[in-house]
Amino acid sequence: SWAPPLYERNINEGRPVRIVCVGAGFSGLCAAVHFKDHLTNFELQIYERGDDVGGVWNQNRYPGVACDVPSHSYQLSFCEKTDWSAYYAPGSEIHGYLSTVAERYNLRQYIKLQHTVTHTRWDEERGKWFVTVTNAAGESHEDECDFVLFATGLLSKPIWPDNIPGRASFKGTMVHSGDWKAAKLPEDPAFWADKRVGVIGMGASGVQIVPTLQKKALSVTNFGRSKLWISGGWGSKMFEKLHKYKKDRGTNYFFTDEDIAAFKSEEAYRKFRCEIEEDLGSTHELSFRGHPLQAVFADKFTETMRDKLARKPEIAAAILPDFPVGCKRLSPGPGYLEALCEDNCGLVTDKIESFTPRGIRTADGTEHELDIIVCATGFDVTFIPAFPIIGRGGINIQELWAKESRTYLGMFAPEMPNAFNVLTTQAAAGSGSLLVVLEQQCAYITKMIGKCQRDGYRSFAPRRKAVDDFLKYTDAYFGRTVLTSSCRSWYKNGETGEATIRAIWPGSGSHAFMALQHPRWEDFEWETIKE
Ligand code: N01
Repeated sequence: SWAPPLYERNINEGRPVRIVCVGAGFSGLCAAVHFKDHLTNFELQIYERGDDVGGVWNQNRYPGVACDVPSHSYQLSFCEKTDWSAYYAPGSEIHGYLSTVAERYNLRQYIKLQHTVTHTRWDEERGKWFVTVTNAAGESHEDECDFVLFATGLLSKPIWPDNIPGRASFKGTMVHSGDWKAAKLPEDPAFWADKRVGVIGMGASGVQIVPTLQKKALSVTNFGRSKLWISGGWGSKMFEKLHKYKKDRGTNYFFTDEDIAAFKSEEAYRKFRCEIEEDLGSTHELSFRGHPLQAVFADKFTETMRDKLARKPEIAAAILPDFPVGCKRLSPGPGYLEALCEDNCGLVTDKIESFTPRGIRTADGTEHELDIIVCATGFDVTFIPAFPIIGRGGINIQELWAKESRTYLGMFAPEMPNAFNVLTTQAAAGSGSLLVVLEQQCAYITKMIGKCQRDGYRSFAPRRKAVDDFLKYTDAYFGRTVLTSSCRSWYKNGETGEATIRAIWPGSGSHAFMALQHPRWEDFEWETIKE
């Protein structure tokens, strides 16, 4: 067959490269679109352990799973959907959206589903990564590539409450919120109808699960060991806007047919999206210590929470925080406080002493008899994938990052040449949609690969000083914010007080957008290809 001679190639076309990406969630799909649009002469292979694209949105099927970022902001800028059914879209709709992205950009050609990466290793001699993969039949092979992307998810490794003894003794059904699908539990409410359910945890997941179960279950007991701010109903234009939308029995806010029709007009859609983004960003200043808005928000949230809990004031007394608004992730919590006030629902704040064959025993000696226990106890944010990543000099990232992840801009580590983290550590912005950061990361990574292709570089890695400076900046930044005040949160990997924060980007979404616009080539060490 005819092929153009070498000199007829596009002058800007670089050397051929092979890229392997681990994960086909938002990050893997977004990166693939960027590569398709901006690189030539590349091969891409994406390995996904799940049975479909979508990452956590494929995996997370717990009752009430939804996004707590407004749907028009929680999507990729190059693939806009206007007919979202709800202000906070249900998980299944987001999963459907990600399938559409895969179809529209013809990405399935790159993806192997039910292929689990079990080992990755950098070969210094050859300047290549070797990725070991196992398929559903248990067969393994090794894939050799120039670049590897870890798009393994920000919150995808469930943490069980292992500090509570007796888990194995429970005779009913026990599931982690993130494992509902993996545990093959039915999504139909008939499954929990007339059952006694315990939900451990009151983070974003617990707050979505409780009101959904409460409607059909015989009883729902929420076990909470902390306090939390629920923002729903007041705080910014965004929450005021919620009242415009039809409410479905207190759990979500659905758009009317007229709203959806209006969003079909480019102008109305843009206006709405801009308002949301402005609103998400506007809460950023709240995160600074001593900001006058802190007291305003705390007063108003207190008033709203007390109002919603008027039927059970003892719950308000138990959960109203003694830490500043924004210390841990704020939850809009539609329907949560209302559900707690229903007769078949309640909050238990006594310490859990143990699991028993029949349920949960708390410190006051009560045995709470339960048929189902949902552990909405969060995720491991050490950002170490479940498989070894062996970098330069045989260093295993599992050991290197055991205490904390050390990166440059959340994407690069000195010991890991030609490797990228996408939307894992130091990526999500505390205010703004994390997908804005994701897109910017994917653009940055595409530029790095393009430069290697065109300019004759075999590998690159960030300078140690660049990493040190970024971490110094990160620590100084968070020290000025309320995120390092007294509460416990996953931002601090489950610790309290002034613990180090490595889980999120040090700044707002807009800050990340600006900071990641142009790669700083001088912050990397480049190694040329040896002739
Ligand atoms: O997890 P969490 P999550 N005994 O870590 C409690 C994203 N997300 O899955 O606060 C008793 O926030 C723990 O108590 P404490 C979103 O970014 C997004 O709810 O540590 N309790 C806490 O109450 C979110 O922020 C969406 O004292 C125990 C809860 O369990 C992030 O995921 C939807 C315990 C864990 O809360 C994490 O949310 C859902 C123990 N041993 C999630 N261990 C979207 O809408 C933990 N707890 C996009």
